[in-house]
Amino acid sequence: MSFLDSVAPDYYTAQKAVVVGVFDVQHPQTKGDYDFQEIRSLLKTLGVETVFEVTQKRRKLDPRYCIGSGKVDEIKVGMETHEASVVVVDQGLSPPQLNNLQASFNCMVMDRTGVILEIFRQHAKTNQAKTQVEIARLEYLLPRMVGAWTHLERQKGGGGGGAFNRGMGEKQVEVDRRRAREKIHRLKSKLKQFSSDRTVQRRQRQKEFTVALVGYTNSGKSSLMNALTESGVLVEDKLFASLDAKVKTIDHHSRPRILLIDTVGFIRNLPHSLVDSFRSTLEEALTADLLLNVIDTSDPHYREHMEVTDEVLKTIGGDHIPQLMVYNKSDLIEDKYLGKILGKGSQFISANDPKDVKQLRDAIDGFFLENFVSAEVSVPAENHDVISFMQKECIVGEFSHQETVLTYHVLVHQNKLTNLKRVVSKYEQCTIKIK
Ligand SMILES: Nc1nc2c(ncn2[C@@H]2O[C@H](COP(=O)(O)OP(=O)(O)OP(=O)(O)O)[C@@H](O)[C@H]2O)c(=O)[nH]1
Ligand SMILES: [Mg+2]
Repeated sequence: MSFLDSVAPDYYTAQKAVVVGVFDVQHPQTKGDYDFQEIRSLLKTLGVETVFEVTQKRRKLDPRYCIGSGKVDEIKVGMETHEASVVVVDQGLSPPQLNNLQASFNCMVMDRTGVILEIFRQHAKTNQAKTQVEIARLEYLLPRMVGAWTHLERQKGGGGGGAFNRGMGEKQVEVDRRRAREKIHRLKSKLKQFSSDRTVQRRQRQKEFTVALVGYTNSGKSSLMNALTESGVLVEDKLFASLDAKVKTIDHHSRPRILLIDTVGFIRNLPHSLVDSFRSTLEEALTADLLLNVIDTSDPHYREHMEVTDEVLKTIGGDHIPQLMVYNKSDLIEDKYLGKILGKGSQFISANDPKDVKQLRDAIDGFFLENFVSAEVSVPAENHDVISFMQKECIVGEFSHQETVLTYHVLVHQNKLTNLKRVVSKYEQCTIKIK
């Protein structure tokens, strides 16, 4: 077996883990108890049970182990008492830290990035998502291969084989590294192909309004997708249930059609390699006319989740798109005044309540009615200037023609109306009628 071959999906099921929560001393929120809730849910998604929790609070984190030697001993005792087989550190570890800890505990050590990557790997369904995750996984593994091999050798009881085994391991690491780099290169070109296919699909969607659901993982995006489109997208009380962008029509009868896009959830410290490789999936959200920013209001950390969403949107360049804030899971909130406090123009709803879903639907319609103007533009068929402006900047609906004059029904954003009028006014034979 090579370390590049990933473990079977059920490898983690029923494993028991000791989890280390590391307080970030630079961060002001070091007071109080460490919140293990999220890492516990992440591990549960993998099928791993958290059996023992340890916190590490240090002024300066140990560059070799991340945690102090006292804690290492405490973890060893915890592992024995609770028969744990994995140690999970709830933050990113440098490759040497991960390798040193692995050697010290003589078992598998995962950091937060490793856990998230593994969930993504298990949940990726489409070819594109699988390719994206594989790139991220290989990039993560590349600098960590040495430790992985030493660990495997030790597990095989290779201590007696000594230098011979070590030599074999080193050679294998070199081979694996080269294979990994080649594979990353291949997968990246494959990914580019997916992106260009998507651009074509997107162009075909110009006649429609698009709305994208974005937000922290588990906030209820897919539930809202189902409720608004009456479709059967996977909804699970698991983190990262959805990894592929899904597109559905809200209402088949409305013209223009409104398409709803469900996207991958965000999370605190989302590994950079994943943000990068998922950029193409998230690009779907970037072409949207409106973002529904979905928040699980029942989560005590919802404010931090909102910050993460803002950050990711900024990173992928989506912060300029108009947003409708959707404070979801209102049914789980005792404090009924919260809805009033959360600000005008936002929605305080439950995805499980049809009345609320209708209210959200009306708000989406309202957004488009408020921001878009319907117009009828007549133009000679050979006038590419006006036609290409409309195709690029407007939502073009039906058109009719009388001899060589075409009449387009378009929806144009308020901000673009002046520009459209200006292009039309350049040509005597062109007219625009606002409806
Ligand atoms: N009580 C309650 N539960 C909800 C509501 N909306 C969603 N849920 C539950 O929250 C969990 C997560 O919902 P999803 O719709 O899968 O969340 P998501 O944002 O798509 O999650 P990811 O795809 O993992 O990013 C599921 O168990 C849902 O049934 C709500 O308004 N009220
Ligand atoms: Mg989902």
